[in-house]
Amino acid sequence: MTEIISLQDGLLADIARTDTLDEVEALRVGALGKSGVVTALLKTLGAMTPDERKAKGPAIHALRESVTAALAARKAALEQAALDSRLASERIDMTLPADMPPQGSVHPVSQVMDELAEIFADLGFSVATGPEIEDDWRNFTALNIPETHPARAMHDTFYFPDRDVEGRAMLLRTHTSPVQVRTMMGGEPPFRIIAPGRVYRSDSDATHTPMFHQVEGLVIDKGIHLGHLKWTLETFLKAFFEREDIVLRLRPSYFPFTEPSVEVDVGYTLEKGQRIIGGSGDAENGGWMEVLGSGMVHPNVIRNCGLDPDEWQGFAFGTGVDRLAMLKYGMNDLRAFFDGDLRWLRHYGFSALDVPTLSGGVGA
Ligand code: 2NM
Repeated sequence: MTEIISLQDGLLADIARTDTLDEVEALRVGALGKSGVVTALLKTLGAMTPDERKAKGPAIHALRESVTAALAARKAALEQAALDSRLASERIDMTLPADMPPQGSVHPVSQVMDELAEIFADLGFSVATGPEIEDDWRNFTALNIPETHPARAMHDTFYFPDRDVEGRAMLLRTHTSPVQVRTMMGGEPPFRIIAPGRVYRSDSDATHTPMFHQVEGLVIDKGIHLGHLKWTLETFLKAFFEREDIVLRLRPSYFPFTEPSVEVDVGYTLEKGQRIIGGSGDAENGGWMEVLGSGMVHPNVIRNCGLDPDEWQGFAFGTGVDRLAMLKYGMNDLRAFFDGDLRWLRHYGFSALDVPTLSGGVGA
């Protein structure tokens, strides 16, 4: 019995003296391993008489329990000490000044949206926003888009499985036009707004992503005509592309929500094979690139939004912000917008300190 007690005292003292996990493991093997001293004692139980076993058994089992517990406790203590010292040595003081300047930048799409807000603010427009989850009345019906229009098909629109409390189908907005609907229904004309934001279409390939960014604009006032539309878009495009020599071409088009509808192309020329802004054409003759869709707001839309079309008229326009960013910066791959690659930002000259201001040139 005293043998067992002194073995136990010795082992516990050895365990307490260990400084490393390796030492703990060596002691474990020496005591509890296949040929360990405690294991050997446990094996003697089988050969004992019942009386002997009754006398020594509890002490041997207690020995194994206490050694096992002491090893586990020592192991945990050493691991905790290792973690504490690692945490202490790897501590970072977040209040110290950075030894590296910020590496990222505001995303080019966000920068373009900021520039649009700046340019249009100068023309008296405010920025309007609305929810990305809309109902089919605001997204389609109010905009004079017939029930049978292909854009309503499951193919293009992400629908939710349930309807809202008014029984309207819910969807991810396919354009920002429901913001214009909300604006017309929720306030008193005149209106001059732009609506930038995310829109969703069930479309995905190298040039289409299921989420993209749009900006649409709306002017509602008395006596508004196509001349106001042309001047506004020309003034906007000159500011955006930072060129005075911009020429516009208005081509007849069709949208359910505008009548007449016009597609707006920007004319460009190329100097000595130089690529100025995107588009098709050749170096000698330049060419036209399509930048905006627009038109005079359809009387049905004005009426659907609670206004009298004999009293109020207006124009509206829309375009893709991602597309505008690509044209302005000469970018060719839409997918890079989602990569968050610092080299890509640097390649196109974006810096952490960029902010759009009209005084500094919006694209500076
Ligand atoms: C476009 C093209 C033409 C447009 C129309 C409206 C509204 F709400 F006033 F009817 N908002 N946006 C519009 C018109 C959008 O995007 C290519």
